[in-house]
Amino acid sequence: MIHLYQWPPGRKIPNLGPFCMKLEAYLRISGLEHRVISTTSLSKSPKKTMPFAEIDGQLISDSQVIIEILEKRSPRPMDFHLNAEQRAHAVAYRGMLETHLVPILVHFRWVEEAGWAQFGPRVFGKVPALIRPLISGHMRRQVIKRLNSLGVSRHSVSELCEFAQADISAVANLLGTKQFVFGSEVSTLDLVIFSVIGNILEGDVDMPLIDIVKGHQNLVDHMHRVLALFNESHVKGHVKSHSKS
Ligand SMILES: N[C@@H](CCC(=O)N[C@@H](CS)C(=O)NCC(=O)O)C(=O)O
Repeated sequence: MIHLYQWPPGRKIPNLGPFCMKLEAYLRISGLEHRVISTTSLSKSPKKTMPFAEIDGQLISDSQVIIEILEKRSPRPMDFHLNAEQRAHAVAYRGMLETHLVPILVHFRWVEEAGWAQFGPRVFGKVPALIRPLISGHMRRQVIKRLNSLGVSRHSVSELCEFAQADISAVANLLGTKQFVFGSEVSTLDLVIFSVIGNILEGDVDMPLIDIVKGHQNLVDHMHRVLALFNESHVKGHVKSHSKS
């Protein structure tokens, strides 16, 4: 049995953490029996990041590390059908989305005042009112510091939108008119795209990235297609969940 530890679920999308959403989608769509534990505590996570999982009694952090372990031990991995060139594209596009576009998304949620006014209450709404400003303020300062040191938050909003536009158009062009990014079968790169595009479109924070994504109807359709797959997999009954903070 696999135990998946992740942030509590989102309202319109499975999770407001793109890495959590990717991993949960992988477990469900692969049909792997697992239990979801909703938590906000990183104390058990070996790398102090979310998500993390317990597999055969071993705690492992990082969505990609976990997916690769599960792909290796599966008789029919999700990326089984990819050739070497497609695998190379998957590595490059995942890097672009997770290490370039996600920090821009995080900037619009945590750094921009308008985004924070919507995102802060969504994420910290359940923290007792007395300590809420203390906790949320501390975490926000940490995120701002990290995004400044990466250089992301030193760009203007219009520069960030240009960077995002380039990334999003690249993914839209790769997808084209196909059902999934490499044809008619889902791959792990589809789950990366789903988790990032889904968090932009339905993450409950107004931001300029939404209109950029909406300019590519194929990406919007792809998001709904993978979400349907995610929800159908739930019906198969592989998933049980309970909360823990
Ligand atoms: N490469 C990691 C990234 C995970 C990640 O950045 N998670 C964020 C939340 S979505 C996190 O845990 N942040 C904790 C922190 O910044 O202290 C993965 O794929 O799991």
